[in-house]
Amino acid sequence: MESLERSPLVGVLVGSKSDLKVVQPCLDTLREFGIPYQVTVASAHRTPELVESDVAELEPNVLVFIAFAGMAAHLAGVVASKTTKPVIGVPLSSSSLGGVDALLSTMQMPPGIPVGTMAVDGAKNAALFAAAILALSPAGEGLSLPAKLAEYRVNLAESVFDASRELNT
Ligand code: RP5
Repeated sequence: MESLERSPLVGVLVGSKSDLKVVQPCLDTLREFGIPYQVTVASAHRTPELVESDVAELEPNVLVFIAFAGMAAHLAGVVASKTTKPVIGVPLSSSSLGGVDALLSTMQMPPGIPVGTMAVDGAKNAALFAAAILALSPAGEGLSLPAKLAEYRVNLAESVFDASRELNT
């Protein structure tokens, strides 16, 4: 378990230790934005009780959950079944099917229990989407997330302009 020091605003659940390399850009981006998070490895299939207790522990404080899982990926859906807070699901390409299995498992939630699904291995966007949700809250405003997100977009555009300039000098 890893966390920033302050009380977490984002709860990150990861289906397996083997997923952590793909998850890292999410954690790096949350840190870049100064968003406190808590991350735990917990499997919907192998340790369902741990998923339930993790969500119960995080639920009072966090405003957004992010769940990463590959293969028959039920983690995000199970997390969503235990909270009414927004759940972002990230399907992972850890299988021989290249993540299509996890994409469909994460995305095709039955009516009533939504999961906002990112691209396969879309770890960075999961953090940015969490930041966008948090930016609507007093806690997110306290972290200057609206301004940080706007600045991030400006820098993103700059990097595209820089690439063109470099190619033509
Ligand atoms: C999923 O099964 C995990 O999220 C991981 O992507 C995949 C394989 O897990 P390991 O067998 O490597 O633990 O539950």
